[in-house]
Amino acid sequence: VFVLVALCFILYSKVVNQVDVDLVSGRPVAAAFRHRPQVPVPHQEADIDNEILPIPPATKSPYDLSIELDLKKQQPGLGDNGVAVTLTGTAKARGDKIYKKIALNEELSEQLSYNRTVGDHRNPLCLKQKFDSNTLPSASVVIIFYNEPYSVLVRTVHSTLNTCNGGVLQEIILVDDGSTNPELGGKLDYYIRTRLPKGKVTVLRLKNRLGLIRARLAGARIATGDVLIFLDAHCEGNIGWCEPLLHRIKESRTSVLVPIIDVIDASDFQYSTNGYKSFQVGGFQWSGHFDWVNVPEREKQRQKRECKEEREICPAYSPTMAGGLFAIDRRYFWEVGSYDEQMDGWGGENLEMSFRIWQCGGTIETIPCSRVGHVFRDFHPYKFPNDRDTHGINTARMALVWMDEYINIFFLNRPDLKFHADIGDVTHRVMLRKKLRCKSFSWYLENIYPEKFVPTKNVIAWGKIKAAHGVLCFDDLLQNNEKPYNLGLYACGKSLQKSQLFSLTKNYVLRNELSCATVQHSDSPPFRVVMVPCLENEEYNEQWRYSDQQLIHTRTGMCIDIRGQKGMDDVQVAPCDSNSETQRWLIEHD
Ligand code: LR7
Ligand code: MN
Repeated sequence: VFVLVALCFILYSKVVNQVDVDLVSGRPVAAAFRHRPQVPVPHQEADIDNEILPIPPATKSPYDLSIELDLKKQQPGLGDNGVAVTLTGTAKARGDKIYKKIALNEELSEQLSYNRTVGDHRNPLCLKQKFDSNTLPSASVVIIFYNEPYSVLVRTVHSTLNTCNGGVLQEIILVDDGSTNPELGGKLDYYIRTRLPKGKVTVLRLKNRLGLIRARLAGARIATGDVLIFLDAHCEGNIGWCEPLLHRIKESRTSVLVPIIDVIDASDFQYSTNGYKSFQVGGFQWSGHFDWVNVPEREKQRQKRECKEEREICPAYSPTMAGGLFAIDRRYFWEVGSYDEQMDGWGGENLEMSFRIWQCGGTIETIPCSRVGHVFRDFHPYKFPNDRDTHGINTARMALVWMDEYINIFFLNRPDLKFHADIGDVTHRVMLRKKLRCKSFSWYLENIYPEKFVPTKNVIAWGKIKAAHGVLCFDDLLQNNEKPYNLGLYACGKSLQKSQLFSLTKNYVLRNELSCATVQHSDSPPFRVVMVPCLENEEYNEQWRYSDQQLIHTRTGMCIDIRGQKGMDDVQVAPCDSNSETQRWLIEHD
């Protein structure tokens, strides 16, 4: 305001020629000095009258100082092209320290330019696609944040301005979900006002922390673009990542799109990819967690039929999405039920939206020519509201509305949630499902995700596998299912529990959700039973028969026998002996 007033005053005084002003400060010069004889100064005095000099404000905002310091700290070119950066000396020590606290190297982030590039990792076929931004729908990019490191958030905004340009970007809406970090307040506002293109970036401040679901809803409510694009607050886009999303939505307005999500390392900020030919799509686990899976063979065939020689960059149907980075037609977002606004904190909204979109007639697609990097952190740098398991509670809400009878498998995996007091009422979401005439979960499994193993379907037997002569059951001993591990034995739980849930399928595969039983190759005993990640085509896994209570391994012809066992994770096969008590197994469920 002061600058404006001063400017008006200068102009006014020039016109009426009554008052002199100090050319540096813009202040009126006191009468006593006005007619003081001028002492010639070394610079070109004559020019000063005609030149319109920029008039700096009388006092700088303290934010200016802080922002200038931030910019001084940045090293031009550092981390460009998304290469890894290693700090040394005291900076490294500072980086390591803050990393331990927030799972992100904020020290390094502060040294990287806001405008660093991450390289072009697209499939070369993408370069042939040309989009006319005049005919594409416009985008509102909604970025929600709760106490994100300032420099990381600002870089996300710069990156969006730099890579989602070409006239399609209507606005960026930042939603502050009640952050308490002061840097994200006035300084961020000031930065946006003074350093970014006018009118492009808005900050919506929520008075209290509402959780990421309601924060996204708040952002979506004020958005005006044709398409909503949601981003986490720690993303950097590849060149031209917006246009392919907008183009696809123009073709198909009920398609909900995700870019390929690349990895930005939280400690060295390296941008890395799986190469441009391979990417994964979204799956889920019966415990209600999102996971990544390879594009199923069935889907690769569909892409080939649909896109022919361009199949590598063909939109890939994705059974679910990760949740943080996606594009959706703004009106369709509301039509199809936006979000369950009773979901708190973090988690669960991604599978809810995924199942809802598919069951209610939309599609979820990965668009290979759109790539965005996301900083993956080892742990959450924030607490959940009231220390509750909001992921679990939200997921239970999702399951009650969308999973029909399959909710039993979910509760089998999450018995803790079955009678949880905080789940609340979901009637309005059930009504939404009715109103939209959405299809069943079994339709979803059969048509959208037939590769997903259902422990109770197409099986000869399922449940716990119990040693007939004792109290021990097969158990995964909570092993990581991405790597092979030894099958274990453990005291049978009173009720069936996730670690003891096994199935013998109609394809004669002995398995749990992700791993299939094999026998270790060896010339002499022990012939250990090892669980390995199941092959996509179930028939290719090793086979087992169940007869007269014996579990017989087809390739070796041997039977699972408890006798040779030493230790919990040492289940073995031995030559079959129909009289042996230690080879009898019961497969049972309630
Ligand atoms: O209370 C909160 N309020 C918020 O505004 C908690 C978080 N947030 C913000 C936060 O600042 C961030 O910008 O919400 C965003 C997501 O939080 P993250 O980055 O801590 O979550 P995440 O990346 O670990 O989690 C993934 O799953 C979440 C489930 O609720 C959300 O859908 C995230 O958006 C999602 N992230 C992605 O999909 C990025 C790809 C990663 C994967 C897999
Ligand atoms: Mn994230």
